[in-house]
Amino acid sequence: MQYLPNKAEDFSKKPKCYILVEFPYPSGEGLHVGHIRSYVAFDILAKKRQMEGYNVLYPIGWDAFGLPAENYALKTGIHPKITVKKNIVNFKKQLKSLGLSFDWSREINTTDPDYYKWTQWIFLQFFKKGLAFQAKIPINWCPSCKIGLANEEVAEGRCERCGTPVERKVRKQWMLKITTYADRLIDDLKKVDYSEKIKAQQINWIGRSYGTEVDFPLESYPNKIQVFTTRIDTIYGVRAMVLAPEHPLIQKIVKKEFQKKVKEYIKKSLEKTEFERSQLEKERTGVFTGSFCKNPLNLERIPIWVGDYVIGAYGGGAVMVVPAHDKRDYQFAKKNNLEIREVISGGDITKEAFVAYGTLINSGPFKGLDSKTAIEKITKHLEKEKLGRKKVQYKLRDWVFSRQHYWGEPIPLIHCPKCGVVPVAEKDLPVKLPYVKKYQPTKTGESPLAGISRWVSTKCPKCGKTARRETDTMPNWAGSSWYFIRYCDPNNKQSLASFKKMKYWLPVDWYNGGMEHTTLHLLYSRFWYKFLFDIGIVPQDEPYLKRTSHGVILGEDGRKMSKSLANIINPDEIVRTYGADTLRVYEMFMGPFDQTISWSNQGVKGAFKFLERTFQFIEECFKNKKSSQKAIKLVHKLNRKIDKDIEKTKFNTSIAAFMKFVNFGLKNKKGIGQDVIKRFLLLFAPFAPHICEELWSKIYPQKYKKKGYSVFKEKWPKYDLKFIEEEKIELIIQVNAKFRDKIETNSDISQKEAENKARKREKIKKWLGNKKIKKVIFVPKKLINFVID
Ligand code: ANZ
Ligand code: ZN
Repeated sequence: MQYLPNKAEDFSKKPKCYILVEFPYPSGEGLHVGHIRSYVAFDILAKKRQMEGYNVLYPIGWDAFGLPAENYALKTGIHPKITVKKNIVNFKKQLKSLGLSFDWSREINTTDPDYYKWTQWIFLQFFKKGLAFQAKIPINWCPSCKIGLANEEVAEGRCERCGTPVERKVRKQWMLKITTYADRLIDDLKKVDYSEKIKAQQINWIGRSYGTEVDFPLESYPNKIQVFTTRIDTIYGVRAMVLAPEHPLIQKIVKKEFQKKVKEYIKKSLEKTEFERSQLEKERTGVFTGSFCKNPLNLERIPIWVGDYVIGAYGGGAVMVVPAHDKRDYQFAKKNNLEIREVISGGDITKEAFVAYGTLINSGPFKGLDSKTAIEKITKHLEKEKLGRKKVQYKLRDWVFSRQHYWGEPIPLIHCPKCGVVPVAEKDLPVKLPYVKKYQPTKTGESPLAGISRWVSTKCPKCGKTARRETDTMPNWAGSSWYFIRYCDPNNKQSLASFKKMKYWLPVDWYNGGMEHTTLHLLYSRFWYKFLFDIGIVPQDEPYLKRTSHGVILGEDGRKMSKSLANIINPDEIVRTYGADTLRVYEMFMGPFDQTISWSNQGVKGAFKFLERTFQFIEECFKNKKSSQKAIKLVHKLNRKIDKDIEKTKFNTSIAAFMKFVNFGLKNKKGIGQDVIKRFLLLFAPFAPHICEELWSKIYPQKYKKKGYSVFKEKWPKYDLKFIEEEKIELIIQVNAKFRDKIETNSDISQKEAENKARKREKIKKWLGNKKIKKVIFVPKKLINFVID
């Protein structure tokens, strides 16, 4: 049976529901069964919402910029545009075979100039507001891909794409000032319904800490060292100051006899990546500089060291070392024979660092205070003496937005020798990607675009003189940072989307995607949306009301699916052999939706058999006129379960409930009539649309005479509590076989539940006292008896 896709209707009077799934990268391998897990799950929700009377928007498109197409072009000389086009045709065919209700009239493609025109336009708005800027920064550099990588593209110190160890290289890059939004990106999580885990990921990535910045004056120079600490209450225990190898003061303060050692040490540590340096959990190394600074509170002399566990770009790039109360500092002190001085009581510092809050000792006028109060008082005191201040520190860095690649959106800027950096006029957007012959990045690390002098050479929009185009392109994250906005109005030529349509559809009601995207993609797209809100382009400041994620599907061997392991599952074959509904039902049944799970071909067969049995059961029963009371009760219970499970993304337990019902039905065919069958089919239709549509058409052939009719035009069934509510009984509670109390409960209460309930009763508590219970006798539906001495 042909399944009719759902078309979303702008401004319909029905309540709207915008359901979003992450759009795929159209790779040469075709659709992954992992994509299908998310798309089918939210198709079930979309179909349910449609039946509930919502105007549903469930769109799809292509996130088609990216390295694989470019690498393929490098190998074969085939232009990425051609590869992408071909792959999309395949993906589309595959998706269409699955009975998904995507609104294909809203299909978008990030590599379409009509789309990336607006990606470029958004970049220009950032530029005009001063939130896009160029900086010379040490970046993660992959010497093999010859490309700058964002931190998130580096996995364990290696390039995420090719596995080469990443180096550090100073390069001029375009940056987006996401740090301006750090506080709002945390605080506005209050407004949305994300799981605690996803919220924590956002919060931890931003890494906000509240603390104190203190100035330690140098002994023989006028400068001071600024340090950030979250534990100013421990300042009387400082035994050393450690500077990051990049710290600008080092050159100035190293004493002569220490210079050689320090120089060597710095050279070695700068060769390490930031990842390696932060991984030095066990070994905290360092060298003494020969210089001292002063503890601003008690004026003690503090030796200054250089150590590469201190991160140059965090806080002031310096750490006050408190061996007694910080684990890392404890090791550092042990290794370098520093005194371990206890200033917070409560632990045993001869054994290990005591890191918890406690009471201050050996702390001058602050002794006796608890840590929390001390933090406040010491900070106040430092502020008064102008020796320090309250400070909020973030781990989040600005976003490196330049890539030296071909297959991305050109950054729409022009470098003019006279006027500097000039934005391309909005009317001249899009800056289209020119055709190239060689896709290899240049030896200098510039993008392949730099080699096309005809394209690079242009006129300055301001003064008209010869100028150069920017040749960096945008990262893969760009197009996906705002795609959900474009679905509201995908063909708009005047703006990224009409405000009226955005106001109707946005925010997204429910967004689902991979676990790997709940940190950065989510953060980036929230950042873009907030910025667009601030400049009056979009109607709210949070894009997604709710976000969930699905688990990864591994190969049958429990390993990540990959060509080299030959464990990739081809969905086409399954659809061909068993039908799309089998694939849908199997993927929903395979395990809890948010968990990683291995594929099982046996499981696919099981799903197929279940569907066969379902078909048989319905065909045999739907002519029966009457249903038994038991069947009616069970189908209403099923109704309630499916209703609730779908809302909680518990698709696996939904399928289990359908299976249980079908088993019951096959054993009690006589008791199953049309009313029960119809309810069952309506509930099951979102899961197995093809089969249910066909069975529905057997029951109601006349309805299908009307064009455009489908089972999804029917209303989602409502369960009736009167069939579900449990039979209530009075359960007698006895102590030593004497009546002591009674409670009203469900008739199917278990012994354990009954025991718990009974023991909470005041009367029973009195009778039982502290006496030992020797035995509990439970007679279902009648009584529970506690036997005591
Ligand atoms: C002294 C101290 C005593 C600290 C103590 C902790 C415990 P978060 O929460 O991550 O912000 N720190 C400061 N700047 C650093 C840098 N550039 N590289 C490495 N470590 C740095 O951590 C703040 C704490 O991390 C600061 O508080 C500092 O150590 C260290 F008993 O200062 B603390
Ligand atoms: Zn100019």
